[in-house]
Amino acid sequence: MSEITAPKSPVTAEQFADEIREQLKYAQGVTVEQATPADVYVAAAVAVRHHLMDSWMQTQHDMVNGTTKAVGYLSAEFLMGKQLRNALLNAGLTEQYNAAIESLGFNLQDVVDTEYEPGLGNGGLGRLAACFIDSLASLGVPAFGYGIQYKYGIFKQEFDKDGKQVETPDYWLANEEPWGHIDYNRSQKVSFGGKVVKEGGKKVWKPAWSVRAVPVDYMVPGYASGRVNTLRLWSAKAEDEFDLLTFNRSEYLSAVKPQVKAENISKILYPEDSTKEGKQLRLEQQYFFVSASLHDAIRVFYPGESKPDLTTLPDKIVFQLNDTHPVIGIPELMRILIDEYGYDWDTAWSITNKTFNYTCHTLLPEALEVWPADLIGELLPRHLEIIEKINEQFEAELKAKGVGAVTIKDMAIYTGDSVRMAYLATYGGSHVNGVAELHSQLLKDVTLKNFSDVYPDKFTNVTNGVTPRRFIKLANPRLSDLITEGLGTDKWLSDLELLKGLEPLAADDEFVRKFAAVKQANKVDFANYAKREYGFDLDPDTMFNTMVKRLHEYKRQALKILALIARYADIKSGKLSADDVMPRTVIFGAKAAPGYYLAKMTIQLINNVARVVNNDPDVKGKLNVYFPWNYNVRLAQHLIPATDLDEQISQAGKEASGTGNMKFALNGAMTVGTLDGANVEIRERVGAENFFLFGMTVDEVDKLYADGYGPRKYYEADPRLKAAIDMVADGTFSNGNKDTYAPLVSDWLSKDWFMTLADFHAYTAIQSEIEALYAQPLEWNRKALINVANSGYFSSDRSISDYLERIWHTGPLPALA
Ligand code: GPU
Repeated sequence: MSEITAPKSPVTAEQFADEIREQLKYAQGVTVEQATPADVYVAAAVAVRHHLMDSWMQTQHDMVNGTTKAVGYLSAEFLMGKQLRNALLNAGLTEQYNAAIESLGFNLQDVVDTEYEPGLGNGGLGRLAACFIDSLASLGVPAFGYGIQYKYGIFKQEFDKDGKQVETPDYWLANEEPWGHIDYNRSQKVSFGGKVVKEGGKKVWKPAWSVRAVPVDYMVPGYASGRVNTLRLWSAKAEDEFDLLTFNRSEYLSAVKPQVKAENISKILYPEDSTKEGKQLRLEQQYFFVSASLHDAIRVFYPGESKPDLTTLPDKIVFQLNDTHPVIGIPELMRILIDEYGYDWDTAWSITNKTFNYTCHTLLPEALEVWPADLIGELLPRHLEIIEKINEQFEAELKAKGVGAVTIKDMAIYTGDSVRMAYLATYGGSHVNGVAELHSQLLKDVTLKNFSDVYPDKFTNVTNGVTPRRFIKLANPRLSDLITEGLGTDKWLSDLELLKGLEPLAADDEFVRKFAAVKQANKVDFANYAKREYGFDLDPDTMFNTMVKRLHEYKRQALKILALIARYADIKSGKLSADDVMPRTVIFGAKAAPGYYLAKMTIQLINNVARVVNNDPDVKGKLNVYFPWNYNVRLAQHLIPATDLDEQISQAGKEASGTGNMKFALNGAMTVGTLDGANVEIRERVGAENFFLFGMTVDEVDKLYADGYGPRKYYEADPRLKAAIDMVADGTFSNGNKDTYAPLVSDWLSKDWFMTLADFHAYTAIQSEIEALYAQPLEWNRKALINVANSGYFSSDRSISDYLERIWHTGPLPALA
């Protein structure tokens, strides 16, 4: 018998059905007979929220009145995914919901399907934030997620008839949104612009305009913890609508302009991932949510106090800066402490320094935000002064430590014309962490080397993780049941290292066959899903080979597509006899930033390779390529459990961590990957013999750059590579038009910054190893199972435990009575 520990609310299915009926009638004004699945979804969501309310209040009470320090996770992105199933799971209401919905005469899936996914993030960074707040609540740690409720999330991706990406707005708030509670009574005023004047020997900021930050609260229920935290997303509203009344009629329209400008702040998520442009609106967004959040924390932790003792702030809450986006919080807290509460500089600095920590998520120089000083000066003049002063103090400190003048200049936070946010964060907070061991090492050795030399103790690592509730239990119920069967308990859902207990079962052929059957059933499900949603015809009897992530040159979708073209050419030319070909279905998912030219061209190429390959009778049944558009959390939850082989093929030293790699390993896919990001740790844990490693290492990459990299050499030396690139150039994938991909081809041959061509040979060479193993299903699945068994470390619960121990120095609230 399996030991089931999953929480179950005492509410019965009948009660739950009654609550839905009541909500439909008294709030939504429809009878059960009139209700659509979308109505029932809203009513069910409200009912779940009601069931979480007591725990939510209790958690807040215990947080504010107890002595456990809380965590404030400041993030410009929270990529939450759909909420209903997750909330039901964590609240222990899944069975009651299922029974209630059926008793009301509705189909479970129809209701769930009406939920619209909020896309308030670009990719890995935003999804990590969502996993982290799930884990914080599940571990019982009091926490706030603080961010922005964008009116438009990440764009919806479509493909036009030429296979080009087309972006359309994601107006998610046009749908009823039952999860967020808008709390107009707890808003904050956030000001911008103007100037700083001296009044009575004190600096006083006289802003030019203000907006009202209104919190929208989302409950974040923990799994099996009885705790419910808060995700507080700020929405911008005009500050003072009544001012309009003082204008006469002729000025009315121009008087409305500031209100419109105010509400623009939270209107749209910037769709760039890992490349940041210094746009004024973006800085407005950053300051807007950070200023509101800091004031909110003071309100929450010092209720009703007009003269709070803010020297205790670092004992009440610790803020984590999720990348550089919220780093303006450092000068903002200084300003609040000095200007609003009258603290002296040194006291304010000591509080600020203890309160903030910074997570860096990149190794790409262009992803480290640098703001033009005049932009900051115009928008936040007082902050620019504070930043200058921080920089002076910093330089003096470096000098006192004996750091040389040249290095001091290199390390400047404020250069005179720009402000380097990563440096400000590193100096201004207590700890800096990277998101995988290799990444943290490279931060110390390269990106932030000077800082690590002077402040070695600040630097630490916390390897990323993913929540097993959403990415195993909800996404892959079959595998979840098998794991519970294998382990004899479902405790793994809150202690993922228990998966280790599956390892002996890898020697049990019968269990491995069950594991293989789970994968096969998931593939059939995905094929049906892809048919329904996209009209694709996937053959579940072929290998499902997936590459899903943002489209970026460093991630090297180009490597995958070139290898695929080479294989296509081999089959077509007869070099590879049809009998020798392991049939594959290659699945891509990726959005490109709208202004990222080469990335968008790569999307177009993939779509056209898919068109040509899928329509060529010569390769029928051997090779198929699909590119489901609009990759999002929902698609990830369907596709990951159905994948046999996952691609993690970034150039070594470029992917900070990756989190998709963890989701795939936990769902029983094998990985083909480079020694980059968290791949290194995955391979270490699952065993080198259970991971398809290829490609250059970081050192080899560095050496090649140093020696002078010329991609053409590789093109000339490898006939298969040459043929593949020539086919892109000669119009094979553009109806004969040789210009279509010319910029891409020219980049490959003359620049190829991420060394796709240099790794091509190694990447194609490992394919035969992959196929030899896939030809032995039992052995393949044995290895895939070993991947699952050894990936428990990649739970975001473990990441959060590491943050608690290494950075936040806090823990769970006292156990509930
Ligand atoms: N990442 Br910087 C993003 O998703 N967006 C960004 O703007 C930056 C980083 C990703 C990293 O590319 C990925 O390697 C990592 O796993 C993820 O953040 C979470 O740490």
